[in-house]
Amino acid sequence: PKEIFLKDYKLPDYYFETVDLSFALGEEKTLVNSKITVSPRVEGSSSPLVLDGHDLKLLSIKINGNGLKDAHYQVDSRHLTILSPPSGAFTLEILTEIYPHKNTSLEGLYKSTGNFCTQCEAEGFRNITFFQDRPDIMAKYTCRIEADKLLYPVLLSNGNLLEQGELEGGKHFALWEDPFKKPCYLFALVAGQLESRDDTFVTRSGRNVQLRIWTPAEDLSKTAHAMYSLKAAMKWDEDVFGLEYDLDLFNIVAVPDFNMGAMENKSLNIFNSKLVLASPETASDADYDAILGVIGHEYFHNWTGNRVTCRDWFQLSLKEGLTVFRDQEFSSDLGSRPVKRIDDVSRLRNYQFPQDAGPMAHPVRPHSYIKMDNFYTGVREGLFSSFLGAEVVRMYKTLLGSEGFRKGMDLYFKRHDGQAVTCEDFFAAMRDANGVDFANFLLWYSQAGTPIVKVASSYNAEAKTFSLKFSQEVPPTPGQPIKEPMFIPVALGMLNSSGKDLPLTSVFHDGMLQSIASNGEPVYSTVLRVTKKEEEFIFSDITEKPVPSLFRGYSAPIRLEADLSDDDLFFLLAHDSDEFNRWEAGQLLARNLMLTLVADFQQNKPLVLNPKFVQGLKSILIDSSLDKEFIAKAITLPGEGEIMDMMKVADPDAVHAVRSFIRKQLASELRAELLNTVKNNRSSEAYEFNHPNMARRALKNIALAYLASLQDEESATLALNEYKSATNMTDQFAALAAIAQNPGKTREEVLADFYNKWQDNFLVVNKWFALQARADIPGNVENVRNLLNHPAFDLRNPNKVYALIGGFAGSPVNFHAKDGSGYKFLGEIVVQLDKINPQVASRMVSAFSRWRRYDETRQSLAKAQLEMIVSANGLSENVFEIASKSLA
Ligand code: B3K
Ligand code: ZN
Repeated sequence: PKEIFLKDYKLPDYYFETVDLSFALGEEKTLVNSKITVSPRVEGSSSPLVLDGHDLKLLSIKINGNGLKDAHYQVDSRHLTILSPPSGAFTLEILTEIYPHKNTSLEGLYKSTGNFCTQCEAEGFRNITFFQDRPDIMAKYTCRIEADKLLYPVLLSNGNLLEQGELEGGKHFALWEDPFKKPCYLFALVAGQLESRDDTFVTRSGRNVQLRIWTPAEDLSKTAHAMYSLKAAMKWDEDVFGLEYDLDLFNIVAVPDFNMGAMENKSLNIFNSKLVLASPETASDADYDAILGVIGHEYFHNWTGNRVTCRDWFQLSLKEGLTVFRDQEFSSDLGSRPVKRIDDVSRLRNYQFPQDAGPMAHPVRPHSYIKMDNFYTGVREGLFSSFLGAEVVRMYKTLLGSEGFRKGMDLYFKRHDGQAVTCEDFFAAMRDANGVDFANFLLWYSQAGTPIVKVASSYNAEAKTFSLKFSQEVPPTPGQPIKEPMFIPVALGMLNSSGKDLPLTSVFHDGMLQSIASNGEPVYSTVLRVTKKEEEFIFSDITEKPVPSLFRGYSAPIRLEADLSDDDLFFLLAHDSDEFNRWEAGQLLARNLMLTLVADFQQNKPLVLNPKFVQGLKSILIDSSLDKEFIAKAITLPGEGEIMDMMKVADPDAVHAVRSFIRKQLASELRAELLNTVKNNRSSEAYEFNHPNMARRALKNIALAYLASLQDEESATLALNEYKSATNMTDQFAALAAIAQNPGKTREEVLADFYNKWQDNFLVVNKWFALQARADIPGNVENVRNLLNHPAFDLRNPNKVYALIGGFAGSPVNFHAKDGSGYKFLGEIVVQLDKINPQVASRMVSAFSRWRRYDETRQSLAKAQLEMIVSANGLSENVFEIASKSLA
C-alpha cells in the first residue's frame, strides 16, 4: 500500500470547471456518464491527466466529442491516464458501469434497504466515476438521475431541482443543479421509496428555505426532533456567526446502513438513521442530545467545510475541528454549558488521548496516511470527528474572547469563501483580524502527543505574592522523538479560604509586571500564555494563601500534574466557581483513590474506602443548589479505560475489581440518600426534551445504577419496578442496564422481555446488543459469540457491528480476558468483516492498537492476533494501516 505525504502536495495540473453527471440506475448495473470541462492550470501545458478510479468498468471515453483511441489512454484498477490531452480547455466525457447492489463497503454509490445512496468523503467518489478525487478540485455540478418510477419514486441530488418527468418503460428522471462550486466529496445522490416531513425556515434576510427530512414512511413520525434541531441550528448560526443558509432547499435523508454518523453533502445531508429517528418511547436522552449535536454539526459544515473547504485531506481539521467546536458551542447554548464541557472532555480522554499515546498517534494535521478514513477519530460511536482539532479552535477563542474570535471568523470567510484552503489560512485570519502574536501556536497542528504540564505553587505571605511555576513536556510519539514546548493557554482563578474567587490585579512575568485588571477593575479569572519549557508567573496583591483553580473549563488539551493536595481538591470540589473544575477536582480525587486501591489490590491488601471521599460525594449528592445533571456527572467514577491509561502496565482485572468495589461501597454508605434521589426524581409527566427534565432523569438513573450494584432484594425489586413503570426509553433502558449488571435469572428474563417488546425496532435492538456486549459478567465472550447468530444481527450493517463487536471490544474485562478468548474472537471477526466493509473492520481492529500497554501474557496473545490479521489474504489498506502500525 502507498503512503501519501503532506510534503508532497502539488497543485493539480488541470482544473475542472463544470461536471455534468448522468446516472441510469438499475438493479444489475448502473451507468454513469460524466461530462467535465477541463482547463490546464498552466496555459499551453499538456501533461498527462491522471484520474482516480477504483474498480470501475470503463465503457467509453471522449475528448471534445470524439472517441479516444486505445493508444491515447491507460487504465488499471486505480487510475485512468489520458496520455496527451489537447492543450487549452477541452471537454472530457467518460461512461462507466458500476454495481451498487454489490457494494458492501458503503462507500461510493450503494444500496441501503432497497434505496440508492452515496457516501463520498473522503475518497469515495472514485468508486462512482473516474475523477481527480481531491478536494482542491472545485466545480459546478449538475446531476441527472434516471430510474424505475415505482421502485424509486424519489430522486434527489445537490442543489435545486431544475426539471423532472416521465420516461418510457415505467421510468422517470430528475435533473438537479448545484449553483455552488464544490469538491467531489460533497456530491450526493439518493433514490428510493421515501417520504418527507416538510417545514420552512425564513432566514434573517428573508429567504424562504424549504426543509425536508426523508425516511421510509413508517419512520416519519420519528423525525420531529431532527426538524426541531435543524431549525435551531439554522437560527443559531445566524445569531452567533451571522451565517445564513444559501439555497432554497435543504434535504436530510436517513438511511439505516451508514459507516459513520452523517455526511454534510451540499444541501443533501445523508444521515445514519440513529442520528435522525427519535421518539420518547424509542430514543434515550443521550440519543436526543446526539441528534441535536450532529444535525447541528452537518448543517454548520455548509459554511465551515463546504463554502470554505480543505485544500487536501491533511487539512481535515480545518473543517472538522472547527465544525465540532461549533456544534459543541451550539449544544452548550441550548443545554448546560458545564455539563456539555464535561461530556466533551470525557470523550477526549476516552478516545483521543489513548490514541495519541499509541502507535496511531498523529498531529492534528497528520504528515502522512495510507487510508484517510483511518484519521477520523471517535471510533465506536460511529460518529467520527476531530475532537482534538476542536480543542485547538477552542483555544483561539479562549485567547481572543468571543468578539475577537468572531472577527477572525468573519475575516476567514471574507478571504476564503469558495476556496480550498489550509490550517495556516485559518490561523492567519484569526491572527490578522485581531493583530495578535500567536507565538508558536501553530505547533498544535504539527506536533503529536498530549503535553504533560506540571505546576508548582508557593505563597509568600510577607510580599503577598503567589507564584505558579509551569513546566511542560510532550512525550515522544512515532516519528517524533523530540518535541518543542507548546503554546498553552491557562485559564485560572484563585479561591480564598471561604471558597470565593480572589481579585487578581497584576502578574510578574518575563521580567515585567503586567496588569491583568480590566478597565482598572480587578478580575476574578484570567488567561496566562505559557509558551516555554519552564516559566514562572508571580501574582501580586494576593492577600491570603489561595487554592488555585487551574485550566478552568479545561482551557488546553493537556494532562495536568499540579501540586494540589487532596484537601485542596476537596476544597475545589466543594467551592470552585468554575463548575467544570469542581467536577475535575472530584475526578482527580477519584482517580488518585482508584490508583491507590489498584496498587493495594495487586499486593493482596484489603481494600478500604477513604471516608472523606464518601463524605465529599455525599455533600454533592444532597446539594439541592446544584444542577442535577452536574451531580450525576460528579458522582460518576472515571471509566476503567481512563484509569488503565494512567498505569505503567494496564491491569484490567485490578481496575475492574477496584471500580466495582468503590461503587458498591458508595452505594451501601449512601444508600438512604440514593433511595431518596430515586424517589424524588421520578415524574409522571410526559417526556420532554429539555435540560431540567434530562438532568432529573440522569440523576435518578445513576442513583438507581448505584443501588442495583448492591445486589440485594430491595434494590433488585426497585430496579424491576422502575423498568416496568418506565414511560420512556431513557428510564426503561437505564433500569434494564441497572438490572443487567448482575448475572442471574432476573437479568435473563428482563433482557428477553425487552427484546420481545422492541424486536421490530432495529435501533432499540442495537441498544440491547450493546448492553450485552459490554457486560462485565464472567465469560461473556461466549454470549457475544452466540449473539452473532441472533436473527437480528447482521455483519453487513455498521450500526449492528458497532453495537455488538464495538461494544465488546470496549469492555475491559471480557475483551482483555486473560485466556485470550476475547482477542481471538475479535481477530476472527476483523478478518471476516474486512471482506465486507474495510472501514468498519478498521474501526474494530484499532481495539488492538494499544496491546503493548498490557502484561506479557496479554501482549503475546494480542500480538498473535495482529500478526494473523496482517498476514490475511487480500487485506484492505484500511486494516493494514492500523494493524501494521500497531505492530511496528
Ligand atoms: N465529514 C463526515 C465524516 C466523513 C468520514 C469519512 N470516512 C461527517 C462529519 O463530519 O460528521
Ligand atoms: Zn464534520
